[in-house]
Amino acid sequence: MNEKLNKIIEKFKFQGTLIHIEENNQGNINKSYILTYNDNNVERKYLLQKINSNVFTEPYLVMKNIELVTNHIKKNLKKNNDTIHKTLNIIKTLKGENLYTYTNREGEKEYYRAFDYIDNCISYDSFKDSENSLELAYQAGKSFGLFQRLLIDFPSNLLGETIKDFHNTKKRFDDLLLSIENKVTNRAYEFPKEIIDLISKVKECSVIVESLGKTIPLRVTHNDTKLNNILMDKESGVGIAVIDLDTVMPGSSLFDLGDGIRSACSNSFEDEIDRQKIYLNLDLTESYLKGYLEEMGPYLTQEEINYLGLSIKILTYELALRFLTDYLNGDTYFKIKYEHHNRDRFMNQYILLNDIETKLEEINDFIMKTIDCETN
Ligand code: GN1
Ligand code: MG
Repeated sequence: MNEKLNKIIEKFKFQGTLIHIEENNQGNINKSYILTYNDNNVERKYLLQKINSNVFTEPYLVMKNIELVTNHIKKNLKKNNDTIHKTLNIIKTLKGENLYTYTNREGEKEYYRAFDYIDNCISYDSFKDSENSLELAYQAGKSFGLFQRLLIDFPSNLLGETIKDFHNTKKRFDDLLLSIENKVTNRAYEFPKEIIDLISKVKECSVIVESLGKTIPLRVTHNDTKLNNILMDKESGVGIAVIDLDTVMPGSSLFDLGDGIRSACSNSFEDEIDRQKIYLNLDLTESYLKGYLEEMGPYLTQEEINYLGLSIKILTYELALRFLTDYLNGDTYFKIKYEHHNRDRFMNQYILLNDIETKLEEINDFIMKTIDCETN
């Protein structure tokens, strides 16, 4: 493997002498390595990634989107004299390209790309054990809010769709029905009650996708606002950069807000199985919303504001559908660490979903209060 990896590494414009390679297993989709170089006694770090081309079938389109979006963010950060926040910086290949294509022994193409590694930062899978979790949740909301704000003047029609129907909740539901029908595994029998409940919720949970581009504006959105896609300063906790830009596409601000709170404000990791521990933490949710609204509040339309609370439920519902569908299909999409990993992830999101439903009224009240304060 190392011989192959070295061959790939040689194709990029990295500076200095390679001294260390470390695999990073945090993401559920791509494969990542952190490379450390010694450049005239200065340490330089890079992130090398193999794009999962089963998931991202057009890797060149992914990189084109990332190039356009990061250039725009850099320009706006400069315009705002912002020296704190950062974005990904692509390291090109020796040929000046955004990707290196490697053909493996089986004749299949593998796609590699590289970025500067953003150092002195930490990313969290959960805030549940953090002392300053409220401040961190505020920073998380602010980070994704700022990300949307920095792209508000970017024409979304310049971006290609890297995964079609990614947040089409109705389509995700239809995919679940297909997986039940197809019976690749016999696993659907494990969840009769849960499946009936998911069916009963589909109408309400399809409202964002049905209104998108009509009453809900299309914007440039991140679409994968999982907590660990924010890099936070190790010492100050300030959100420095939003990473994992593969799914940046035209979408709804509500996808990012809902998915962000689902991920950052749950009291558990995504695969926690102890039911007692799985619930939405309202204090974290309020802090997150406060940070997000400070950045994006003035730009949201009334229709978007009305759906903010519901978006948390919808995005949790959608991920529950996706984990269950993958489990029924025999685990072909998400990387799993053990046999029933997707089952546990599904149950986790399902329990979270039911808890969120009981808290929506309170969340909506908080949103209205916060928006009123901002506009008065
Ligand atoms: C995947 O790659 P990662 O771990 O940031 C997935 C998200 C899911 C998430 C759930 C391209 O994100 O949509 O919400 O897992 N990304 C893709 O853990 O499918
Ligand atoms: Mg990802």
